[in-house]
Amino acid sequence: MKLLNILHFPDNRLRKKGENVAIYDDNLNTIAMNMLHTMYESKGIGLAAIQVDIQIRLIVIDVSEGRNEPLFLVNPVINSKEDKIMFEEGCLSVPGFYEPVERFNHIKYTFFDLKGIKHEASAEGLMAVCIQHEIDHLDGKLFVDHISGIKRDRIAKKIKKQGSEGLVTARKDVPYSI
Ligand code: GNR
Ligand code: NI
Repeated sequence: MKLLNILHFPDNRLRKKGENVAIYDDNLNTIAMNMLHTMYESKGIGLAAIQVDIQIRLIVIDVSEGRNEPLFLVNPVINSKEDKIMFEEGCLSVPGFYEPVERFNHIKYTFFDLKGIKHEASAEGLMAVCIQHEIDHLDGKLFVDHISGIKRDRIAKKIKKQGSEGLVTARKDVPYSI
């Protein structure tokens, strides 16, 4: 498995949109496994292909305590959303910054699995917020687009100053191989 490079805001490549997946092959599976590995190493609860510079509509998520319930969403679509909430969000592409964002607490959505089988599902709470956050990525959107421009610019400046460009937010205490 490969550890993939996570792009950091304000990298323009995070503004690209993902294309719908049309072919469910080994290549798709390999990308998904590498993304899952990268997400676990980075201690994230979700990762969108756009964040690793792959322009397809693929998301990996694991909001479970045991970090052992991965979910792969291909071409996900939200069909209904209810109950607005404010949720304090972070993002592997905006390392070190957390801001409240308005989201929906209940959603219904459809997606395809890695075999190309269509599913209908519903989600609430953290899982629902995470899916909304990840689908935003597939449309070139980041959680900082939901906050004030002044705050967003300040965050961009700080991340650039950190010189974090090109680095993965992976934990430093565990060795890994590429
Ligand atoms: O790891 C993540 N945590 C998180 C917390 C609150 C709301 C959304 C998220 S998603 C984020 C991982 C990430 O950046 N996915 O794109
Ligand atoms: Ni994110």
